[in-house]
Amino acid sequence: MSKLLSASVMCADLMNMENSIRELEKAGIDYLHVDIMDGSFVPNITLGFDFINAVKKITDIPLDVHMMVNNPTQFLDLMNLGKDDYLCIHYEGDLHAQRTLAKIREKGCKSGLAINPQTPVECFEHLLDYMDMALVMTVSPGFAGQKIFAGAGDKVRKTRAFLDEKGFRNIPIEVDGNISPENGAKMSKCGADIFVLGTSSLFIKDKDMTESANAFRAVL
Ligand code: S6P
Ligand code: MG
Repeated sequence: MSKLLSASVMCADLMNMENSIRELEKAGIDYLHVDIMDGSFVPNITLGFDFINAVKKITDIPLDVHMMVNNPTQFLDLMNLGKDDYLCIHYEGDLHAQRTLAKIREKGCKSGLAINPQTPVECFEHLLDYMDMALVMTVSPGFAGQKIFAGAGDKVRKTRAFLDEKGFRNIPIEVDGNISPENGAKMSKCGADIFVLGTSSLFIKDKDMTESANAFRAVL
């Protein structure tokens, strides 16, 4: 599977979002990772649905929406997403994840299921037929600038083995949280395919995003 970069736009300069998106286009970034929070599933609130719809109007980079919310079904109709966009929900935030994942596909986009550090990889088991991506959180979600959890590499390795054993080699694994070039290289060896790049690798003051993206690609 090819290795892909997803830029976490909550880490961009919020007062200069359009410029940042143009820089990300120049850098050849594969996805824009948009974090949606509800102040309940995680103790923070960042970007919202109107932001998503506004971004869709100004760029062709596909979105990778990460919903850190309880009961995500209530929000699905608020987003105008296309066939190349991912819409990812959390296992822990939805008692009816199977139905929601199916609805995401019916909506015409790709479905993703995310799990927190303490959630075992086996929880993917009965949902694999409804998933286009597995998001393995490498930090406890809610904030940028945190430290990767001990055992993240083992968990990614275990997830890859689990998906392969169940016959789902085609489901990519995304990693999110403290993905520095060093951690990215480790996660890549463990089987990660999509890398969420935030303050640890791409959004660094006075550093050119194209250079940072190329430096990251070089270690994968
Ligand atoms: C928050 C969110 C993440 C962060 C990203 C930031 O948990 O889901 O997507 O925006 O992890 O990157 P970094 O390098 O600051 O951890
Ligand atoms: Mg995220």
